[in-house]
Amino acid sequence: MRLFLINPHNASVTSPVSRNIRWNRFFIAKPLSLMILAGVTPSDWEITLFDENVTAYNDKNKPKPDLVGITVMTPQAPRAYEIARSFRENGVPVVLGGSHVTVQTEEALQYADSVVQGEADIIWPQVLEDARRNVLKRIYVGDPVNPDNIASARHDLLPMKYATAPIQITRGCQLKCTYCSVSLLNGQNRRHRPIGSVIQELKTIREKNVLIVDENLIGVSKEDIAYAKELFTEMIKANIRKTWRAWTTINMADDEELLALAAQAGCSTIIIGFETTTRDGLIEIGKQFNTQNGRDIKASVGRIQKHKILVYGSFLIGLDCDRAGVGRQIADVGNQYGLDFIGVSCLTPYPGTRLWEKLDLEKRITANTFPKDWGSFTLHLPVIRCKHLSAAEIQEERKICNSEFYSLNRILYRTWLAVLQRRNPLLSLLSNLRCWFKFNRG
Ligand code: B12
Repeated sequence: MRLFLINPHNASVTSPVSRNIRWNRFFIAKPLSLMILAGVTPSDWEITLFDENVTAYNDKNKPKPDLVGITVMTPQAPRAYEIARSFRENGVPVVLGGSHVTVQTEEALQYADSVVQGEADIIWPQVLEDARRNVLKRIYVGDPVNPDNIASARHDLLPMKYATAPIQITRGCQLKCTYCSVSLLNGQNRRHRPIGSVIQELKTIREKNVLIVDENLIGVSKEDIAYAKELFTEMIKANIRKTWRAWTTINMADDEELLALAAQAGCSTIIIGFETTTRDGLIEIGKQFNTQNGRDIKASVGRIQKHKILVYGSFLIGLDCDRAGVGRQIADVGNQYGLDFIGVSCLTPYPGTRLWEKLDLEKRITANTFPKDWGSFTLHLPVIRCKHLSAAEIQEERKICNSEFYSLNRILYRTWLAVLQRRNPLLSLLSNLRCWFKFNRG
């Protein structure tokens, strides 16, 4: 039996043109979901993993598999449905899964034979068996998987055309940020994989750079932090020799031992969602966690950087409390905190989130011809009516923020600081240039 697993591209995220540029490998990420599905696929299935961000896909190079599985984040939906339609026209059954179709199941079923909701690690072999027997159900519900059963990904299936390899170590997130889809898919109960299986999987990764995709690698509870310390200790013992990046929360700064272990285990960069510069903003999006107990963010960032770890801050524009000048404010705050680099996105309501419910009720979602408009839910385009800023003004504020933060002077200043503090100056410079390039590319 032949299985064809596809990661659809979205032209406004990764332009097909970029496939041909030399640096594409630094702008794309491996589709971990499909690598995990491949990991639990019985060995009598022949798997082709197809990433549209790497290889152009057209009718000529389209094989004729027995089953097609497509992963769907919201902005991938229009393309995913298009691909699904073309295979089904040729009589090939199509199964869809991922964060978008878990919530928009009825929509997705118009384009596919089956939809898998939630985590598919356990249910996938059952789906394959049903496909083999030609008795696919319309909907499969994948409950949150017991952490002992979270599958290891097949890292051998994709070509070496990526700068970074992904791995997932924990699932679920306790925070209740209004805009985030993660708890819909993975729940609020954090689950940790057995450390032995993580180390084993890390050893199968060929790339030197690793992206740990967990929503929050270190978590917020005592048990989470204890797990993270044990994980880093085992990574050091196993001499993994990888450089890794991960999403965490600012409380990582509160534990010197944790920071020292992370750095020794290969942590080069952490990504923190600061989201907004104001208290009102944090309340609006349910992320007061960032300033809990009167936290001094600049000092916290500094403590992390002392361990030679770079800090990337992500921010949103388009909150109800955002007004003209917010772009410059974010750039200033980013500089004040001493962040090594930042990213500024448009506040975007993904279906099923609390943000979606609120804005939908208030009829403020302006890109609303679905499924076509899902393609605009990329975080780079305004898709809502913001209280005090027009769509054009939101983009202007993002532009101001980026040009302030990534001015040549500022990039050179940050690189010089990184040299003085002996914190990866080359990585700092390259990362700043990468962000600058991404921003200027649009
Ligand atoms: C890594 C990551 C990326 C990477 C790469 C994604 C990739 N292709 O693998 C990059 C940086 C490129 C990226 C980009 C984007 N991302 Co992103 N990303 C993530 C992140 C951090 C991890 C995703 C991951 O690998 N998870 C691990 C895998 C195993 O989980 P999974 O994908 O959910 O897969 C499981 C199930 O969903 C299901 N499943 C998934 N696909 C399929 C397919 C089939 C056939 C079946 C049966 C089952 C199935 O089974 C899997 C195993 O249980 C998540 C947040 C998080 N921590 O989960 C956000 C997340 C997935 N991203 C999100 C968003 C919004 C985006 C962007 C739109 C915006 C952005 N710039 O970040 C772009 C869109 C990219 C595009 N192609 O259009 C949202 C998705 C919301 C939504 N409704 O779709 C998330 C949930 C973040 C959030 N906080 O809300 N992302």
